[in-house]
Amino acid sequence: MSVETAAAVAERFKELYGAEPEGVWAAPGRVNLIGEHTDYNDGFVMPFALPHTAVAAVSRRDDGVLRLHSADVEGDVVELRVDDLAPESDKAWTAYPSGVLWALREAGHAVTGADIHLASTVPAGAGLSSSAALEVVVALALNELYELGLRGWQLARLCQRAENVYVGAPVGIMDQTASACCEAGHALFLDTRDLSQKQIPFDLAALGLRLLVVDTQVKHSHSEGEYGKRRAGCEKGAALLGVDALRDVAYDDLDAALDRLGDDEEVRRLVRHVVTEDERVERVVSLLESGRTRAIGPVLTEGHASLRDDFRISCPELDLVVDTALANGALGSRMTGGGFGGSAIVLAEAADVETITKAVEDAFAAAGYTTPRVFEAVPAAGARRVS
Ligand code: GAF
Repeated sequence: MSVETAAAVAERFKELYGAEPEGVWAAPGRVNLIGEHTDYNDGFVMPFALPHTAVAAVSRRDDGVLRLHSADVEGDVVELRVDDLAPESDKAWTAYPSGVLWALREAGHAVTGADIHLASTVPAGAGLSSSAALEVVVALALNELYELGLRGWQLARLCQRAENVYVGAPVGIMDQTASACCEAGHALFLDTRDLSQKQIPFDLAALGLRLLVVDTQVKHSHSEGEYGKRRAGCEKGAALLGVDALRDVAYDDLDAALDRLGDDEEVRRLVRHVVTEDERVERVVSLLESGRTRAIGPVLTEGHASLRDDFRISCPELDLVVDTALANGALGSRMTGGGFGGSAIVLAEAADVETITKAVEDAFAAAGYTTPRVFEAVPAAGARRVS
């Protein structure tokens, strides 16, 4: 994020609230390389941060008032009382920043109010964690201003609680941790059971490779029921198998576990996806660590087949991106994020990027779909103070 952007957000804060902000912070959206719908099963994920960020200019208040404004939403400053914040009372964008303040206070932190102006370049509804970026940037700002001393993973947990309880979306912990903890030039190998992390160098350009994000422009929403249904199905599978979470089903024991699930075909499919997806994350980590980056392509594509056929959360537009990219020389491709729309990723040789992009755009035009938004993703920095 540029210095000019930080200055512009601070300037707008001053216009709105009549004083300079105490600081300006940024938190990125993320793209997930591999490890989908594993985070609420205590499994493995591997996201990296995008250069697109939510930026917040923030000052403390000591009078119990929270004032919120966004450059991305029509409307005036919204004024709330921190004592009145209550779960699921707000269905607007303000639920994300308010939820963070609520979660901090619920956890016993003496946060007495704030003036906040937000501006984000993370595309909304594209499966790139625009909500997590909003939550994390506010959490980081309040953590610093109120000197709470919380670490990145602790802020991620509080933001997840805000989203689960205050917003009412049953999401896992991946997106908030990615936004809070990713590092430039790396993908984050995260164990969502204990939040242990390993930064894996991921410099595709040095290898003549590119990772494209294709935003299908089909909007998704996690508060809608399908995400929750998948999560409930996974929890049912774990209960039937007598484990705490599907993470505890070893890949080598998958066939035996599926046999034990009998004829509950839906739960069998969900379990098979989660257990094989955890194994795919571990395979991608080991390929990257042994310098075999091109070989991750087919693993990504396997992941897509599993999300499409077993987890059943793809859609025609995402499948069209994957099929077209592969038919035009991509090394691998998969949908990324929660599913039912949003974005796909494509791993390709740099020399093939133009052909693949044009082929995907042409295929969308031929199918009568909205033109997709295609951009190259390079692992960027996690949440930070910018001024
Ligand atoms: C969404 C959720 F917010 C994440 O927690 C994760 O479950 C993801 O979907 C699927 O991997 O982004």
